[in-house]
Amino acid sequence: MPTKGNRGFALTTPILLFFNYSSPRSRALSQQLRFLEMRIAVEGCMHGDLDNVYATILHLQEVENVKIDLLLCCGDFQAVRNEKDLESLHVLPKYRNMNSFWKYYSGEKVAPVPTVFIGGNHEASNYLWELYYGGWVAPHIYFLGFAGVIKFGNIRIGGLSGIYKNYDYHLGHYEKLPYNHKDICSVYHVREYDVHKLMQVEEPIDIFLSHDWPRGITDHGNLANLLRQKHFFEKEIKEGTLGSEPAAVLLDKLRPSYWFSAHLHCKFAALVQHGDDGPVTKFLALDKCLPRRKFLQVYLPTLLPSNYRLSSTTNLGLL
Ligand SMILES: [Mn+2]
Repeated sequence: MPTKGNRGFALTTPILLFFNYSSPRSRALSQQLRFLEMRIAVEGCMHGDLDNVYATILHLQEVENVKIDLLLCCGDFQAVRNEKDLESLHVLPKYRNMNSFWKYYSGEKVAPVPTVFIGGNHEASNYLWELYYGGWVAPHIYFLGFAGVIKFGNIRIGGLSGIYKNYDYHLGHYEKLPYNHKDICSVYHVREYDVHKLMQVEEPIDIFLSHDWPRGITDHGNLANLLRQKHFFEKEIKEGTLGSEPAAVLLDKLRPSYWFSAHLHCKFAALVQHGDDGPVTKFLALDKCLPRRKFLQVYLPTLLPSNYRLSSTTNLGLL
């Protein structure tokens, strides 16, 4: 049954999630001795609304008597520290407001749960560019970088920031501050350089985040139901242009256990079987944080080591 969240937000039904490790059985057994339960919340687009997302998580913890250990956000985070940052945010003037990230940056508030996010197409791009390889944007809030992999406890989380536009894909990161209007639009476009780095990853990835959906993912879920909600996707789906082409290539290469996306502002689930007898990727896209929208999914319990902390980043050069 759906659970009513704080302020009328609709939470989707918690489901069970267990990670499948392909490591040798002996290693798995020794790991299990150190494992504890872990609960992961996944959110679609943040749009700077940290206050409401965290309030929803705190409410959920209270009514369900659980503790959420990690929040993943799939982009459009809007880590706006001050009014100057708004000049690098690609949104219509009427949407240019500070929202609530600045409170967590300034120390007025502290994120109640460790938060990991990727970038989307509405970001304080000047700030994210400072953390190209990933880094803490505020206490307990970690940006995964333009392309990155981190280890949170025993879970390897990869991510690709931005959205795909074929006309900028083969360019470098040429944008320089202060961004002109064209720079503001292109700075968040996915570049081949970053995808190429992720394509070199050989160790298993448990969770991967991309802002736009991997192209073709709609073939692996309930398409009719999706089109009932978003009939205007039909043309792009038929033409094979909906979503990110490089994300689809990465999905095929990395074959993570879970892949989470956002951007299209609806919930959509899919199962991708890799090869005839290969692993399965569970895909889930979520909405943005608005009342009665499916923007949050909680997975529990997950087996993880007891010392789970966002201990270190693994820059791609060190993988
Ligand atoms: Mn978006």
